[in-house]
Amino acid sequence: QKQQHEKQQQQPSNKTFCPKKSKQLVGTIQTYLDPVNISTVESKYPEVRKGGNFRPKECTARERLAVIIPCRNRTQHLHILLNNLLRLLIKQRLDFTIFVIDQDLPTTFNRGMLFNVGYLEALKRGSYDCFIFHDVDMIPTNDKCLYRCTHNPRHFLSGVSKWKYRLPYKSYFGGVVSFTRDQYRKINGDSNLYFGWGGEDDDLRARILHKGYSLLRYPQSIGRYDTISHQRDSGNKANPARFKLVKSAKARQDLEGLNTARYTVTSSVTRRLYTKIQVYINMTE
Ligand code: UD2
Repeated sequence: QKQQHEKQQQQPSNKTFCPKKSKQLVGTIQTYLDPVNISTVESKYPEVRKGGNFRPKECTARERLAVIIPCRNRTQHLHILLNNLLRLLIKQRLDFTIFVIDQDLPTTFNRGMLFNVGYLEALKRGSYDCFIFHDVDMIPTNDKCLYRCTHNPRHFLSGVSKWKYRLPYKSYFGGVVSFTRDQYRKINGDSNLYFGWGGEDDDLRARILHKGYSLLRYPQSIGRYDTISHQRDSGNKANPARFKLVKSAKARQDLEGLNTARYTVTSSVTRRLYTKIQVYINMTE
């Protein structure tokens, strides 16, 4: 499997690097938040290859990007996100693959563990340099919001429509975040212990700062996102243990995370616009 991905990924040597900021970028872009059929989205992006893989033809991309999207019971949102996001990624002339990580029911949702799974499984399939962890309901509204990695982890959101284009609190680190392969490994990824809603994003932030990184965030005009409104999901109740867990984030950092993620891949499918990895997470392990 990896060989096949690698073959697709071999870079031609006689091309110049793609520009850091493509000339095609205009700033504010229209968002499309209405439900859409996947076949409509597929026909819009014939240049995306099976598995959700794209590479510019005229230049060599500066890095290989894996976009990791946790998604359970949110297929409609996934189609809306792809309908918006693919256009932006292609315009930015990025070499990318879309990975959708789904968690088997009926276990309680664990967003942090799904990020670890996404990172580990993507690296089994290709040599990715940059990882963007992307909630399925966050839609970028500015194409100058570059989906790239930098010397420090980045929070992409500066304002979200559901919070009147503000953030719920200053240190919020949820929604869309980026890490280089090394950065995510050095912080030992996400915690695996947060089952249910809340806390894992604060834990991730604590891990980043504890390892000496600073946090970057796009300015107001660039990091503006629209959200798709939705009800609270079943199987993702607020986690009452979250406050206690966040307090011990630094002490646990090296003991649990990427190095202890235990899960079973129950299926892996290459769809036209994404690679879908289904996992079972045993809550008692
Ligand atoms: C909240 C919290 C955040 C974090 C997160 C996940 C705030 C401001 N943010 O954001 O702290 O804990 O919840 O727990 O309070 N998803 C699925 N299926 C599910 C549940 C979640 O696919 O059944 C995925 C999906 O990509 C979604 C993401 O997880 O966008 C976050 O879930 P959410 O939209 O319910 O979380 P949200 O924005 O209320």
